[in-house]
Amino acid sequence: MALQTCGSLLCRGTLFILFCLSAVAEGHFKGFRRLTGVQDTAVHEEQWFTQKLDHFSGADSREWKQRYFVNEAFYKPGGPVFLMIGGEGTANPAWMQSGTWLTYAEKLGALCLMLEHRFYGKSRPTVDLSTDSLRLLSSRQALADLAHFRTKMAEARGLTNRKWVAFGGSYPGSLAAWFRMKYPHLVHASVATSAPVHAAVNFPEYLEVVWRSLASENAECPLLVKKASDTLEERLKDPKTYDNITKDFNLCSRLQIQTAVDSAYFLETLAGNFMDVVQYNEDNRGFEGAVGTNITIKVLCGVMGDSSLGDPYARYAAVARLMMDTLSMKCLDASFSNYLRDMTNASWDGPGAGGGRQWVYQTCTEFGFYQSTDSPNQPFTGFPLVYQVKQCADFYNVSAEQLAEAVAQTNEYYGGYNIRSTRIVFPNGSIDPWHALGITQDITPDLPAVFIKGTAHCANMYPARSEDLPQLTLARNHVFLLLQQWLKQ
Ligand SMILES: *[C@@H]1O[C@H](CO)[C@@H](O)[C@H](O)[C@H]1NC(C)=O
Ligand SMILES: *[C@@H]1O[C@H](CO)[C@@H](O)[C@H](O)[C@H]1NC(C)=O
Ligand SMILES: *[C@@H]1O[C@H](CO)[C@@H](O)[C@H](O)[C@H]1NC(C)=O
Ligand SMILES: *[C@@H]1O[C@H](CO)[C@@H](O)[C@H](O)[C@H]1NC(C)=O
Ligand SMILES: CC(=O)N[C@H]1CO[C@H](CO)[C@@H](O)[C@@H]1O
Repeated sequence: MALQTCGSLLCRGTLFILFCLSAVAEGHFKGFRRLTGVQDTAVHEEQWFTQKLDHFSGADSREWKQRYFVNEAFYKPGGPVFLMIGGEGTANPAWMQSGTWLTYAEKLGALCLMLEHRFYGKSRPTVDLSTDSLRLLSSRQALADLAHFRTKMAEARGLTNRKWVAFGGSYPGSLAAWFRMKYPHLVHASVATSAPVHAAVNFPEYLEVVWRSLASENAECPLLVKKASDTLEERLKDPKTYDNITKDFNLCSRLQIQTAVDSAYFLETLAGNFMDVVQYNEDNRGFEGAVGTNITIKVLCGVMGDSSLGDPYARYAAVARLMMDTLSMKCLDASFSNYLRDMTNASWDGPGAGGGRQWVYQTCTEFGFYQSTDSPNQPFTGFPLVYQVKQCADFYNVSAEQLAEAVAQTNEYYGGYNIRSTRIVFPNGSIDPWHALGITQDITPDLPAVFIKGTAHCANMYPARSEDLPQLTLARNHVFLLLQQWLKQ
């Protein structure tokens, strides 16, 4: 992985990407070896579906090619069809060979499909990612893509009367729930894992959960993080400290703080180390090529508690260097102007095209989800909501008023927490900060929540391992029993 680009975009995963099933980087799955006992020997070649460009204009007949994958190894005639929904990153074919959904498919004789989300990976409806082109990127267009794909594939393969089940984790988890809600005649049931169904401009609860998740390892840990982050913010006020900070955090170029945005970006980048680790703590993501999965909450809190490294500030810097070493980064690019340059590059070859530019556009025009430091009950400092909202104007010319209106409209359209449907299960993990916007209590017996104590984002979707918590194993089994029961209805 080229490290400079990693520093500016890929490594800042949590800040705009909440993915569960995206390729971490192009090429990671080359040489991928299957980890579970899938008998299928077929390689899951990419295939292409002719899709409508704009589903909401009957006068617009333009088309483009959307990428999808098929695994027929488990299909038994008359069985159901499982559709894995792609999200805000390149769809990773590793999921066609491994993952909990395939163990369900094997037991239930299901045909498995995965559709890449428009504007991500190789599914490119437009020539570029200009703000004009991005108008065609929305969850509503994505759901209409799924509906059209479901209809045409069913016709072509004689699957119209089969029961279709949608799967997704994180943003695609929300899509899985909404697909069932908006197209009940096309989708029989959905598994909506770690799904933030409620849109919110400000999402300060995210960092509150980070506090609690760090505290669950060691009560002192978040306090030490807070101390470090307060010290750092204080030092940023004195330019005489910049040489030391540059060295301590191994920055690619000398720290420059000219505006509040520069400081906010730097502080947010460093907090991102903790946010990423908490969000994915001990998830079995290694199978899809994720690196650094051995850096856990325990490891970070171990460094923060190690007084031999110096004061909490020095330990915070040690965490940053540990993350860089683990991700093989030469240095940390903490410059907002570079980030702005990358995020406004509208080329498919640009540094934001891996998903950053597209996903932040979706947050600015649909969801918000800004993980601000506006709550007092969290360990970080210095990146308030106003800083994040301003990026919508900087990157896409979307104003704060437009953002607020768009988020309200999203909740009006999908209903937020107020879901009226049947046969949707909502697994969530107590460590995962995203559960704060998810369904964590049964709505009805037919809209159950599956709460998994001690697990992180999308844990139940990853392949099982011997070290999994017993409650994680139970959760996977619980979802299976629900599917088995719902497929009989
Ligand atoms: C920079 O670090 C050195 C060595 O730790 C220390 O002696 C010096 O006072 C620091 N400079 C500033 C401006 O804080
Ligand atoms: C994580 O794994 C890498 C590669 O296997 C290893 O070099 C590193 O020391 C490990 N880090 C920790 C904290 O266990
Ligand atoms: C966008 O990024 C690509 C690839 O890095 C680069 O070649 C191109 O010059 C950039 N475009 C602009 C307008 O900066
Ligand atoms: C930004 O948006 C405003 C109002 O929506 C519009 O008048 C203006 O022309 C836009 N600017 C650019 C550069 O697109
Ligand atoms: C159904 C259920 O138990 N949901 C839980 C999900 O997570 C939140 C936060 O940890 C719990 O409060 C809920 O009880």
